[in-house]
Amino acid sequence: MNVVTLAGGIGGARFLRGLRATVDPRSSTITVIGNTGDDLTLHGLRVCPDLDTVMYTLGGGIDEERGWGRADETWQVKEELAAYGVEPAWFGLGDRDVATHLVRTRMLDAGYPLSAVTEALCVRWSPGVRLLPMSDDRVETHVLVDLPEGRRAIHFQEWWIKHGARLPAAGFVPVGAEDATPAPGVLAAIAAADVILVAPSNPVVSIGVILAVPGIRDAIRSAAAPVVGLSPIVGGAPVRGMADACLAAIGVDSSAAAVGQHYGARAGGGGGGGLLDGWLVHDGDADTTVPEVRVLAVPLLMTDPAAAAAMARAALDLAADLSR
Ligand code: FO1
Repeated sequence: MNVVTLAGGIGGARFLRGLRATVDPRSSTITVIGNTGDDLTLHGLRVCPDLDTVMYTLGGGIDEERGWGRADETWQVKEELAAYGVEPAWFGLGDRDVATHLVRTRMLDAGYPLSAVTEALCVRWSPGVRLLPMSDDRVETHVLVDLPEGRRAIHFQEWWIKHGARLPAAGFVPVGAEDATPAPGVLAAIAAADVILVAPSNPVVSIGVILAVPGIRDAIRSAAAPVVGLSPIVGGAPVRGMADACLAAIGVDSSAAAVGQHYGARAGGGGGGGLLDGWLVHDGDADTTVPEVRVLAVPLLMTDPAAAAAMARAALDLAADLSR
């Protein structure tokens, strides 16, 4: 069984760990289409937070408590940069993590595309999935905010980390998306998929940015495989992160129903451009309905890897049901 999953950072990575535990690697493959809109260049180094979060989480190198960056991390480089008064000082640049950025940057500088770099980094981490960036082209999500000096676009990471997503966002712009093309293997994986899953990642700045790459949304809509999403919103709030701040900025309520409707139904043709055939919501949101989408209520709190595996199992079972 070929499973393709759209995923962002922490929530997506934890879900993927459960998915990997659920499928039989002898007869199944998992291809992850990862968000690269969070990427930034920092002190001359190219940082790919969501790709690294998936790679570290599935490779056993993640710091479980933070959900990002390396376990057993130290911060000497960050402290030394701060001692020089070098900006930005707000980004958590770990010493072990710097090695990943150094390898990535030298390969990019040598002319390798991000997909080849990611594949090379995964040789060390053996994540047990094929991790594809959504595109080899540069796409960087910027957030429109109103500052005293007027409306400005700041990098997503500055908004997310420096400002803690507390600056009201007037909108999100995946800069470069319109000129980007899907990375090698992305469209082929979608076309060959037996199941397509939308991980419980941030619907706006993770899933939404992946879908902003021309060709990906249409490929999913015309795929033979059933498309099943998992709600990142449980009981009206995101399980972690600030998806609610992102959803508010685009006028979508923080509810499983609203996010399901935001993704839309693939059925019913129409200009809706919807993706979903099935939508998993948390037990407590069992009254959720999404027109023309099969909704299933299951426990969606990834309290531990076993819970994530159960969620993945439920998503695959719903997909099998939808295929009948
Ligand atoms: N998230 C934070 O909240 N603070 C940080 O200092 C931080 C540093 C960081 C470094 C490397 C990396 O791969 C991820 C990092 N993240 C940090 C998470 C990052 O902001 C992700 O983009 C978000 O978690 C959204 O997926």
